[in-house]
Amino acid sequence: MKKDFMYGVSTSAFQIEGDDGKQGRGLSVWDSFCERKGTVYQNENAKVAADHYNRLQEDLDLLAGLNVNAYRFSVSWPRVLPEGTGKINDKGVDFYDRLIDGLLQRGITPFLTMYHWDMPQSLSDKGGLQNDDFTKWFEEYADVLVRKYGDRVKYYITFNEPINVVHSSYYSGAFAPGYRLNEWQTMQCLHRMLTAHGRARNVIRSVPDSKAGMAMSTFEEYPVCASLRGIEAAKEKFFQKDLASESIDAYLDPVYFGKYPDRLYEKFPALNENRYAEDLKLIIGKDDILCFNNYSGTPVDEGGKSVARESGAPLTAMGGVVDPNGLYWGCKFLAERYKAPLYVTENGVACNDIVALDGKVHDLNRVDFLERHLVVVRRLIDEKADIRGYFVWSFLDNFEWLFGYTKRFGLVYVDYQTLKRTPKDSYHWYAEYIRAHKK
Ligand code: IFM
Repeated sequence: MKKDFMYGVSTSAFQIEGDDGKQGRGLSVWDSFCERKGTVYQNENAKVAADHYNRLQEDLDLLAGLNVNAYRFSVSWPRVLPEGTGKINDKGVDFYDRLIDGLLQRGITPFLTMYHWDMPQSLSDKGGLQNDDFTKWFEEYADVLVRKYGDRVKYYITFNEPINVVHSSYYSGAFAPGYRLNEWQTMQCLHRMLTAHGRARNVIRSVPDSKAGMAMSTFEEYPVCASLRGIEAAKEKFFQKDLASESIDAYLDPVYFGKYPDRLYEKFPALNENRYAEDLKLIIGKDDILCFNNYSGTPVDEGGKSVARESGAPLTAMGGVVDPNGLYWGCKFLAERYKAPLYVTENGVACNDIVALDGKVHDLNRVDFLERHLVVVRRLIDEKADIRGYFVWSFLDNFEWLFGYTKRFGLVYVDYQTLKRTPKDSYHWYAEYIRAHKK
């Protein structure tokens, strides 16, 4: 591992911060989504979440105890700009100032995500990604963040999991704000998101040494048989899905190669219009960092078909399979195609954790999961992959979107009645792992 390899943990604003309504934060689409009966498990919401906003000092000390040298967090857009544009909420700016300073004082590098799904409601009311102005709104927001924090923050992720930002929020409707648009309308949302990314990347790069990228997710297809045919079949499945909004290449090819994959120009002839070509000049720019969020893998055969799991395959509390092959091949495929420095910005597991009678949380399944995935990271590095960081999802137990508080991903257990934090066995294991491996 290189000396500056980042060992970190990840969180997102909406999932941990909480909001008592008195700090000047505007509403986000997820606040409104939670209000829709029957959307989130037991109609739960994130008004308290892990109360991170009020427990910042305690959480910073817990981060220091983990020995991490990097922390990935997201800024809540409506906390900083309650209406999405225009007036700035000083209390919100101050909160992230204290977070960033607290990290730096503890020797922890801040890794800032600008958009982790909590779009200001007021911008969504104007159509959100359906409105051409979205690209300017996002640029203004990025500019505020870079002006306020650019002297201390050098790593930026513009969008977390673009497939969820576009597909789940505007096509399938599973995530807030729950639109169900047609394929072409969704493609236009994708295009606006990429244009916004290009504009924000220019803002970020206006500060020397700053790095910009997006955090990608997918279904992580990998070959069951690592023959040439098997690898090619899995690779094709990994990058291309039937729907553009679910295809990784539809998001990354424009950024790295300056054009959409050929099949999309055939499918959507309007994409050939000059205005899209003009925007692509802004979108191309080879991001400085390529971030990958991984949780599982999908084995496929030489014909590209999914292969059934063996009976009794190990499942996580989310129902996914524990399968580090997804991380291995996903990193390989991304590195080969885009040739960018890679960061694993999310990897982790939900377990049915309990506080045992001895007052501790013995989450051995999570320790095992992390160890298996860190073995993969080390293997990739041994094979000369340019992989520069690994972040566990998540630091704290938190609000897991549609599942409310039922899924626990944290290295730190949060009692949602008392908000007491209990570092789990995996917290101590990771702290020791980092101590032993950090150069
Ligand atoms: O909690 C989410 C996170 O917000 C985005 N990536 C996946 C995580 C676990 O489902």
